[in-house]
Amino acid sequence: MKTRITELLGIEYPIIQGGMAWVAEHNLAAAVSEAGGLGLIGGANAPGEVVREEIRKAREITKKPFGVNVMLMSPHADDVARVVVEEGVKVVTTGAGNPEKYMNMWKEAGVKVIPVVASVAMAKRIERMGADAVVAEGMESGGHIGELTTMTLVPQIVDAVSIPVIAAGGIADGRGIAAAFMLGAEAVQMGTRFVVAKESTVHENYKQRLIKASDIDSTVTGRSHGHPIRCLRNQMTREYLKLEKEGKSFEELEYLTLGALRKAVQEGDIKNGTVMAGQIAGMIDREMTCKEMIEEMMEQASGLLER
Ligand code: TUI
Repeated sequence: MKTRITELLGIEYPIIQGGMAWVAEHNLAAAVSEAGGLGLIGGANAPGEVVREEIRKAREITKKPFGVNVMLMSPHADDVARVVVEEGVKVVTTGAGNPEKYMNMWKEAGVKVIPVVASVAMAKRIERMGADAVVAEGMESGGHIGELTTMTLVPQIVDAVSIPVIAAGGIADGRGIAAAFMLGAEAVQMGTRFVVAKESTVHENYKQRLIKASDIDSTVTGRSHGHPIRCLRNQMTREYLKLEKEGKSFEELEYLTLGALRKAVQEGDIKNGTVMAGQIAGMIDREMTCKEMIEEMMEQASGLLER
């Protein structure tokens, strides 16, 4: 399945791993790249030097290309943006904002830039800025989300831009990949499925919670203050949604979730922590290696697309 994305990135399969905060560290990114997809290290809120170390550790495990996701709301985004250039990273994805101020620096350094967007307007803007491709991310995704679904967003972005489109949100098997291709995408980005990869170092409690999740187990916090986050329902989301209904301020609510993602991912506190996951979690039922997942999904997708 050669597409403009597999050519652009020099990868075997049109599968990109999401740059998930706290989850997408060097072991997972290297495993996805080794399996023929594109692994990403998630910069999240980490300082530049931490990301630099992650890049170097990934290079010790794989010679294949991998990328870095720059989370634009991070206070360290400027540093991470510079570190990726200094370390010679070939691909950058961005999330949760407008990457305009880094575009010239990245383009001059020959970095391929693939912003994640949640609207047609933003897709058009980043194409004008010189982006190489775009990830169209639907609200089925885990973490920070937009308003539209993958089914509606992907074809509208495909029609609006000439650069290749990568579909994300709600994709976790070969059927999802085939469907995304039918909508005009030339690759997919998947997060939730890779959280339970054998090579993923997230806490076992987090993996098991995701494996046990049903179709209706995710909810969205933060809509009232414009920072919607999809995660699995627990004590934290119940408390958060209650306070949101009472009209509590962004600052008061932030206090509740300070460090909550790390608490869930590293300490396994899935009651009080933030268990970010997409709506497709209900379909994910076991841990597999990245290679097993990717090969199984590609076989299923190719079979469907040949039909
Ligand atoms: O970025 C994501 N997903 C994320 S980032 C994240 S870390 C975090 N943790 C706590 C609070 C906030 C963030 C967890 N999940 N996905 C990519 C994505 N980007 N989805 C939506 C967007 C987006 C939204 C608005 C992209 C551009 C945009 O533009 C706004 C503007 O500046 O016009």
